[in-house]
Amino acid sequence: MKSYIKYAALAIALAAICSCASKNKGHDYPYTPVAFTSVEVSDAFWGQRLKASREVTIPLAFSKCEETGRYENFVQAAQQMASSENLGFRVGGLPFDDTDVYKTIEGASYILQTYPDPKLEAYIDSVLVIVAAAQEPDGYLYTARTRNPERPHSWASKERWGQIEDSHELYDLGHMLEGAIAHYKATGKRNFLDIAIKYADCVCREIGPGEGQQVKVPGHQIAEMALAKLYVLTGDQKYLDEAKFFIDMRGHGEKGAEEYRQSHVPVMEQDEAVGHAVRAEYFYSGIADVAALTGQTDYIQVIDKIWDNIADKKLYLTGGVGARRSGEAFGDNYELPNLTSYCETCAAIGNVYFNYRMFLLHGDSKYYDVLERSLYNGVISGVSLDGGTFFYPNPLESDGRHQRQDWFGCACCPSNICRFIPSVPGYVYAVKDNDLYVNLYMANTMHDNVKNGHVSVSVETNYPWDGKVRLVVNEAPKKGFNLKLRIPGWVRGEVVPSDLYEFDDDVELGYKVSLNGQEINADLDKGYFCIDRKWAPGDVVVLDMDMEPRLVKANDKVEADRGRVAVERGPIVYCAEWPDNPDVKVREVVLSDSPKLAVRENKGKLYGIDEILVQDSGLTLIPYYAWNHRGAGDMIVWMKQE
Ligand code: FUB
Ligand code: ZN
Repeated sequence: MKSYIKYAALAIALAAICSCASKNKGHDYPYTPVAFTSVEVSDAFWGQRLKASREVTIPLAFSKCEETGRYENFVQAAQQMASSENLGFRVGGLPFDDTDVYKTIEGASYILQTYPDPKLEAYIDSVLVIVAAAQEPDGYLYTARTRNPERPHSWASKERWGQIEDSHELYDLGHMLEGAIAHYKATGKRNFLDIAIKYADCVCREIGPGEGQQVKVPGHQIAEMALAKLYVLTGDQKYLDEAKFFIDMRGHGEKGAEEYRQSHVPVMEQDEAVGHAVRAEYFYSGIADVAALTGQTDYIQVIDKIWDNIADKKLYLTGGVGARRSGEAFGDNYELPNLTSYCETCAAIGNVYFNYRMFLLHGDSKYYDVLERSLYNGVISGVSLDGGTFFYPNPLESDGRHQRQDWFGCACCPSNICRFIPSVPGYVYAVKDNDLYVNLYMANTMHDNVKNGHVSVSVETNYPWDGKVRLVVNEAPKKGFNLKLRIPGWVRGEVVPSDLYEFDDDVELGYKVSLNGQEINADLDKGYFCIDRKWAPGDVVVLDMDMEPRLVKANDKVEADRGRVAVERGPIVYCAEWPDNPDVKVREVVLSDSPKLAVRENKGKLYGIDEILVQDSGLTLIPYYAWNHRGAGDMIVWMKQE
């Protein structure tokens, strides 16, 4: 991994000499994530996922962009701009097809930061030549309109920003910025960043509260988060102002009040998660960013309430969100059907984004309890183990009608997987002053700074199959630092940080922490076990968490789960699937009132899993994320109980 270190050093040097200010003024999140580039993963579970992402998912997505004409759209836009006549291009597809290109470049850029690959870099450069050619002289870049301004995509109109709440012009901006910033950080090259800044400047010029500007808001959020990121990168206040404008003006755009777009009431009056789930999760994440960067605390009160609403009433056991197919939307409180659950992969990713930001605002482990649940279940079920097929909805029950596919006409989920999986190492640690937070458990080595100086730790673990985590301090500042280990809700007897689900058995789990072989005790602080001391290189901390399978029941108000139980172990939710249970109809199975659960390691199955045997019913359960790898058929998470 020498090249990784060398490359990380190069990236740091590039960041230092770049013309971008890379510093926001004044306000920021109180907790700072440790960048994924500072976390070298050596983990069996995540290593396999990262490899699949690098070797399969991202190359596949690029080839799909090519094959499905997504590059051709940029070429046509350039040709149309160069012509004095209307070339009559038919603008089909979806008006946000460009974003699949941006999102795949973003994922590939994350890969480049840890796995330098000149061929991949050159390929991206060649794509960016095509993208640049499609940009209108003043920065506007939206091929769904530029390809044929007379007859643009049916969700757009002849004038720019017309039907903006359908046309995705600003959704494209958001993904373009996210991709461009990632690419710039990975390569130090400005060939994508300059395009994206030019488009952002065009938007900031034409849309806003000033004279001659139009008051418009994005039909699909993400520009809020992305503009906040651009502000942090450049230090240019106008990007943060624009992000804030988009948040504050929601509901004042062309479609007016509408739950679907979270514009039903002004932002400050919102207290429930409603409407399209991806839009909603991106919106709440954008509000968190703007709250952190402006210091406007009343925004935080809004998202606190919305977070409570999700955790209390709208969260699937898998960490998925979005109950309804119609409108791809959150349902009513406690409306959590299983067979028809929508749980779009993008929405689960959005739920990670939101909970991550809530942690960075509050430093409470409860946000990571939800994040971890989404990550190990509702997010990674969205991509096959080999990285080559994807789910759009992730239901908690199937009658055989669900099957992962290698792409979709609306490919938001595969391309979101492209950009999300390589970024996972960035969710492991955070720092604040002299505190080092260990939020997720995977084998890795990290380097970063706390206030007192440089720190490096290595973790060995077989999580999520084993609750033992061994952490070795490699380097520590002389004055010491405070190690904060997250003690997950599942080991503390809490399924989720609410009464939406609870454990329904007599099992009591515990955990032990030892320092250099001596057991130590401490009260938890916001869910963290804290060890504040002067560390010596070679100090070893072992966190040993019991990991028995547990039965879970849902709040009685969740009609779909009434009289049913689910099984989980550690962060992993289990399901019964047809291939493991050929003699029963898994959807009809009835568990006894105190089922006997046993764990069986099966290294040869589904890339290595721990199965759970329900001994008194002869049932075999597998991790939910691993279902649908052996053909379509019945699957169930919430099983009937006597
Ligand atoms: O509109 C862009 C994306 O397409 C949304 O986030 C998904 O739900 C799908 O509708
Ligand atoms: Zn999606």
